[in-house]
Amino acid sequence: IGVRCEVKEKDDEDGFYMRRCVEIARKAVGCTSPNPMVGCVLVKDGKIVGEGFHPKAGQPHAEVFALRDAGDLAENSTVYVSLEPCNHFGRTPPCTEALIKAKVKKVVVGMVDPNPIVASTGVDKLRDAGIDVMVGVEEDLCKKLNEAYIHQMLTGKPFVTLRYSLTVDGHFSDQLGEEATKSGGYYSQLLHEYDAIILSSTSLTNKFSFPASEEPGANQPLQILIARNPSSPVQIPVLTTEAASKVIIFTDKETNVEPKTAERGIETVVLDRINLMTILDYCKRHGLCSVLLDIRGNNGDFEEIFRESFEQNILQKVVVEVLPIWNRSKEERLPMALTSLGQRLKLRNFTSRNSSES
Ligand code: AOF
Ligand code: ZN
Repeated sequence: IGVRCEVKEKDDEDGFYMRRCVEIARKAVGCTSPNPMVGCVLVKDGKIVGEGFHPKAGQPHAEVFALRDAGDLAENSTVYVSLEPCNHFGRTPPCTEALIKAKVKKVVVGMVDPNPIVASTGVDKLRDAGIDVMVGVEEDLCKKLNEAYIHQMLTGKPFVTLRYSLTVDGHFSDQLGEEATKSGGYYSQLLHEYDAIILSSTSLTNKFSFPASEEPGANQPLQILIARNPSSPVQIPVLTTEAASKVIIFTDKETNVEPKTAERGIETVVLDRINLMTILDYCKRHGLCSVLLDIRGNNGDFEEIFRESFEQNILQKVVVEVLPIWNRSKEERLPMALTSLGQRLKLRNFTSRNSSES
């Protein structure tokens, strides 16, 4: 870490340091699940004297790294932390105790921890120890940082994002934009960020290979492949890339998967009827908090997946890539399930960005 940044607007000091917490927390994007990303900054006499972030579940929390970084300078400092300090013994001891022991003066918290075993007890504990605590600085930013963690803490279900591509004239496409899959591209970033990706075997017809994030030191998602085709065998590509080392296949009794996946060490689940709920339940049981439902092209398979994801209220987010292509074939029009449900859906927090932005 080692950055000692001092440039800031005088009247937005708290916001400035909290944004720095979020910035350093994001160094661990894709690595902390099922834990949240957390960043912590210690400030004394207008200078940052310590910084830390939570790198991975099982490793020390952000506050512990920041306290270690500050050493003796932690005493009487103001602590900025993007998530309420924990107050329980989990895989690691409570951060509240470490902060009290270090004799910090004030703690500024981005958001309260939705984890029911923390939920404001961290704030209460610090206040009881005589430490001044302020809550809710850059709260929206802190919540955005951990949208998947918050969702799964509050609902017990994985955070599901649907992704697909459209041509400018509104047809469905199996393509991704040229920049999307490169390092820094939105698709490469999504793969790095999400714990799992769901793909359908129908994508296997177009020289399919398992997608991999190109981010430096990327954390590749578990690849969940829906293999469904009663009329001809589903061919699984050779697992060569690192990305493909984590694969699970969901199939049904009517489908013949080739070559035999069990012999190749790939976990295969055979269901009576493939459905998203069962797959998401698997994700939940395996601690996968964020799932990318990646739809490539419009074919029979996805008609059903679309319908289920909308009707069962499974989706938290939709990412649509608009490709600079006009007049695709009529076969690729939007699935009926999507057009017929459209009128009932209202999306919140719409944002758009140019493909050249990261
Ligand atoms: C913090 N700072 O950096 C993080 C916190 O099993 P453990 O010990 O890692 O505890 C995990 C829980 O601690 C997690 O569910 C969340 O409530 C909180 N995470 N808290 O004070 C951190 N990562
Ligand atoms: Zn903690």
